[in-house]
Amino acid sequence: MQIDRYERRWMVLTAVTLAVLFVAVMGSVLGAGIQVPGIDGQVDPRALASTPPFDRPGLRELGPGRYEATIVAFIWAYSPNEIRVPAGSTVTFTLTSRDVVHGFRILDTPVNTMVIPGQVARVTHTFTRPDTYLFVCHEYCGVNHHTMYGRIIVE
Ligand SMILES: [Cu+2]
Repeated sequence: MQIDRYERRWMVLTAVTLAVLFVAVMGSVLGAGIQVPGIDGQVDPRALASTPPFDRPGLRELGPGRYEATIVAFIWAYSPNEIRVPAGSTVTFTLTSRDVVHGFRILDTPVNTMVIPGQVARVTHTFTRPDTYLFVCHEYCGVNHHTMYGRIIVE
């Protein structure tokens, strides 16, 4: 089969571009610790009040310096919307939505996930320095979307 010289160059350029992008994605996943959250379970959004752990949203200590924060998102707030942990804590956030698609992004951290009704999202982050971290909804969810936020106080 005869391949035109210019066509061959474009094929090589395309293959090199794909290889560079693959290396960049793997570098961000393995090197920078960026997690792509998947479905971490299914839940009935109408039965959250009787479904553990969403029947008792809040912070639970799992062990020394390890916490689980169960958060329910709904229009236009999070429950709870304030979490306090000591510096150095590793917090696993377990989230779901009661109504529509929301987001969960903790500013100044790589934590960023969608919060979808019927699905459980789980992301983990270690807070090394004391500060107040804002978390916000980044999926437009209605007229008061801009008021949907909370804070993590790392003491
Ligand atoms: Cu929202």
